[in-house]
Amino acid sequence: MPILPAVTVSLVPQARGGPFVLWDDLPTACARAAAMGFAAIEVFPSHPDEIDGHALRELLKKHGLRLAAMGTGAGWVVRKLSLTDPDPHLRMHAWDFIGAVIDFAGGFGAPAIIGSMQGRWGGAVTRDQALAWLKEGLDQLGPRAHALEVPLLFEPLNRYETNLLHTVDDSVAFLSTLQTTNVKLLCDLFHMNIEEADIAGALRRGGRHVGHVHFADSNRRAIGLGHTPVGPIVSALRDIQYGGFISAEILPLPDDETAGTQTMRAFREAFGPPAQQ
Ligand code: LER
Ligand code: MN
Repeated sequence: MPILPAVTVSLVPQARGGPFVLWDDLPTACARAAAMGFAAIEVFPSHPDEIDGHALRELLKKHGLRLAAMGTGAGWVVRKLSLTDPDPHLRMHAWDFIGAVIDFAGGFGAPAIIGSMQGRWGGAVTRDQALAWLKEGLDQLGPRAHALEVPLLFEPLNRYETNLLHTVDDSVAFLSTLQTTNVKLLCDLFHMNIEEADIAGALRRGGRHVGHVHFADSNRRAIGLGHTPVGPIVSALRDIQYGGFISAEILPLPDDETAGTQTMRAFREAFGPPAQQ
């Protein structure tokens, strides 16, 4: 698969202020994503049941777009569900929520993302216990994604959002403890700017485990509007033969149109024109 540009669309009112370029309305979001030159959208729903799958399929077809991935963040933001909750019933609800996203996105050939639903350790829950629950959840959900022939994406987050796994190296080591081999890493350049000593080096070490990229500058604005050097990152992605989406999960600043068009300018400079589908 070539490297293709995607843009985020949030359907979650409670996530307002978060790192999403387009908001609220899939018909408008698809039209704008296509007009800006993106090849795909990455959608963050409150729950996949809120999306009419048939209508989405028609919209994607009409605009020549693909679904890059679907986020599960609303499971945490809206419902406070995580894979490491000490309450077994709530962990089960977290599995169900993520499972519904896997099933919906999988029907479009797209993976689900586990970011903030990984949760954190603390209080009565030790780090080892939380990682054991995370492992149990991923080993349950990875095969469910595999049955739909898509990976499951695990996203290491920065220290202000989780205390479990922050770096590519630690996450790769953790993946090696799983029974499933169907979990890939989502490497978010914003989190990596905070946690990695060398973003390009981490991507190289991540190698075949890198399954998706969030394309964001140091300040979580569009690439080119912060201070992350892009050249070494592009070389690293080429060297590991990354094929997949590079998705703008960024703040809509100074406005959504500028964030989107600047992302596409940076994408073309880095990777050339998006390959024809
Ligand atoms: C999700 O992809 C992410 O990066 C987190 O920071 C939640 O916003
Ligand atoms: Mn991200």
